[in-house]
Formats: sequence, structure tokens, C-alpha cells
Amino acid sequence: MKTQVAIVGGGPSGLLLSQLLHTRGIDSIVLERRTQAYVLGRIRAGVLEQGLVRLLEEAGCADRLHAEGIPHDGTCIASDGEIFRIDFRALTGTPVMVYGQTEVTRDLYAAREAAGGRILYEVDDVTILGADTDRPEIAFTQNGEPQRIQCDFVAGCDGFHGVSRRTIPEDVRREYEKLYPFGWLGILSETSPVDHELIYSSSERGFALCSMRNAHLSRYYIQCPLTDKPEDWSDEAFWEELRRRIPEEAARNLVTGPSIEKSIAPLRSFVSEPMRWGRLFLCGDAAHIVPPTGAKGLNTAASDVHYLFEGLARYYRSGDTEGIDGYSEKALARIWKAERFSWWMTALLHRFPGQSDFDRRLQRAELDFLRSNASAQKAMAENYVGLPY
Ligand code: FAS
Ligand code: PHB
Repeated sequence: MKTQVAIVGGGPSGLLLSQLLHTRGIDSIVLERRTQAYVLGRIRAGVLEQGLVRLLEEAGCADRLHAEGIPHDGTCIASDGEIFRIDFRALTGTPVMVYGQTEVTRDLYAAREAAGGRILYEVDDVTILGADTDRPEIAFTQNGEPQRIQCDFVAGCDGFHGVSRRTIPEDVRREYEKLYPFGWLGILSETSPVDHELIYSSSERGFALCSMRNAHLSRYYIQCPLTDKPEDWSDEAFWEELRRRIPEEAARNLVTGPSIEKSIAPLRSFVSEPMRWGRLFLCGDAAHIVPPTGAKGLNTAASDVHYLFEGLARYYRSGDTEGIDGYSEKALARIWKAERFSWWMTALLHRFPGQSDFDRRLQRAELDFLRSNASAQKAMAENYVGLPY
């Protein structure tokens, strides 16, 4: 098989890149290890920056997003029962869009299929060959049959556990990592959300987040020890603990119901540099991970895709390599700002095991400064709605 851009990974990064390339007549093949149903079954991000909304509009995939997505003009932060609001619209002129990653991925799959896009599912043994030559190839098996794809470029969009990052030689790669001593236990329930906006809550018992997917589907998280497993938590135990970590008024309004998804995500900050090696380009979780506190994971994947798409489109339009040559540096500049913001929000709102009284007082002073200072709120709002691409 031949294509211009071989894309490893059929999650949001790979699908969005494939669809954007298609709008400029650039051919791609997406290789996905799992089935489409499996990919759509993963419950992940819930908040989209306007940059991602605009990319989905450019890709011709934003109709359902605009029909069903919920614009949020702000978010609430609660600390030990006190609650205050960060007004994105007043501070930045920009809202965020609440629309689940699952729905973004569903829309992208539908668009690729409508355009006759080539997506190969349940592929195994993906190996990227000759990335440092002018003729890279992808070797893989499907239904036990060995196959090859000749291409001009490879986009590694295969997430944190994929093969792309590891294709870059260890002596070329520089990796930066910070692990957090807790995880997020998340549940999805067919209940009405506790409020019309998100509530990030910092309590003596630990962090909690009240989020949503729509008016009838709520998403909640509580900080939990890394040793916990989802099966350790009954729905009743989850609801009881959530109530104890959010402000009284929210706890009173909480509508509970059976969980339809329950999972624990470990929290990690991670960046692998560079994001390019020869004709291989890394996008999204293949190159970087943030703790979900700042809702930046999917949104930094989107800005990677934007930079790579513009660079490839420029190359195929005029042979000019400036965009692809500058890709890694440009993407990393924005990624590190998202890493900083996600680390800052995580440090601000979580209880760290063994935290000293001094550190706890620092946290409360930081929250008090955010609550009472317009410049602090503007800085938080600008990062949360998304820094410019
Ligand atoms: P993805 O991991 O989504 O997609 C990679 C794709 O590549 C997958 O479909 C995988 O099956 C495929 N793949 C892997 N190896 C392959 C191989 N060898 N060959 C072929 N295909 C291969 N972000 C937020 O903003 N908010 C959140 O609340 C949030 N929660 C999260 C919870 C969890 C458990 C995880 C893991 C992530 C969460 N994220 C969250 C971050 C998440 O949304 C990612 O940023 C987003 O999925 C990034 O998309 P991709 O880069 O496409 O990577
Ligand atoms: C979610 O709804 O899944 C969500 C929202 C905001 C975050 C993290 C997760 O910061």
C-alpha cells in the first residue's frame, strides 16, 4: 500500500490529522490497534478549547458539537466549603465547550468514513521503518497477514503506550516526567449535573471534580490512592465520599444514580523531546501527558495536530519545509505551558500524602490569592480557555 502520510493511532489526534489533511487533498492511512467500538468506549476528556472547536469546524466535523455541546462561560472553585467563580467570558472574552472526547472521536470517525478515508483496525506488530530516510515504511500485520505501507511521512498518534515514541533512538530522546502520588476515580452517571458549570473542589479529604457531558449525563471524579481499584468503590461509597468533598449546597443538589462507567486514571506529567525524528512526527499523548486537572490533554493534542497539519500542507503545496522543520520547537513551546498550568492546578487542589503544615498553608494562601486577585484569575482563565496556537 502507498500513501502520503501514514498515521499510527486512530484516537482523536490521528483522526483529526487525517481529516484535516483530506481537506487539502493529502492522502493518509490511519492504523488503529483496536476496534472502533473499543476506542469509542474509552471515557476521557470533557472540555474543549476554542482552538479545538475551530479545528473541528475546519475539518467539517463541528455540526453536532455546535448542536449538542454546552458553552461554559466560567468554572467554580471550592476550597474547604467556600466557593468562587472564574469568569472566562469576562476575563478573556472566550468560553470553553463541554463536549465529550468520545463524541469528538465519533464525529471524526463518521467524517473519515463519509470521505472514504482508509482506517485499518485491529492492526498488530506496527513497526516504523526508515523514519530517518526519505522513504519511510510501516510494517504491520492484520488478520495475521504481514503488510507494508510506503509513505512520505509518519505521524505517531498512538498515545502514551504506542510504538512511535520508542522508534526515536534513546540517545536522541530526552524524557521529562513527574508522577503524582494519587489517581482520579471517575464515574459516569445518567443523572442531571449538580450545577450548570464545573466545580473543582479542594477539601481536607482530597480533591473532587463535578463535571458533565450534557444535561442528563454527569461526570464526577474524586482523588484516590494509587492502590485503589474501581471495584473497591461501590456507587454508594463514591457518592458518599463525593458529598463530603464538595460545598454543602452542591451536596444538597447532587442527584445520584448507578454508574455506567467507573475507572481510575493515574496522574502523570510527561514530555518527550524532540517530537520529530527524520520523517516521523509525534502528536498528542505519544509525546506528552498532563494530569487531567487543567483539561489540557486533548487540547494540547489538538494544537500539535494544527502545527503538523499546517507544516505538511505547506510542504505539499510548495515543497517548503519550514513548517515541518519548525514543528517540534513550536509544539513543545505550547506543550510546556500546558504542563506548567496542569501541574499548578494539580498542586493547588489536591491533598498530597505527607504534606507538611507549611505546604498546606501555602496551598490555602494560593487559593486565597486566586479567589481575591483579578490578575491571578485572569492568568488562570487565559490558561484554562487555551493559550494562542
Ligand atoms: P489516544 O491515547 O487517545 O489515542 C491513541 C490511539 O492509538 C488509541 O486508539 C490506541 O488504541 C492506538 N494505538 C496505541 N498503540 C498503537 C499501535 N502500536 N498501533 C496502532 N494503534 C495504536 N484529557 C483531558 O483533557 N481531560 C480528561 O479528563 C482526561 N482523562 C483521561 C483519562 C485517561 C484514562 C487517559 C488515558 C487520558 C485522559 N485524558 C484526559 C487525556 C486524553 O484525553 C488524551 O489527551 C487524548 O486521548 C489524546 O489523544 P491521542 O493523542 O489521540 O491519544
Ligand atoms: C471531564 O469532564 O472529564 C473533565 C473536565 C475537566 C477536567 C478534567 C476532566 O479538568
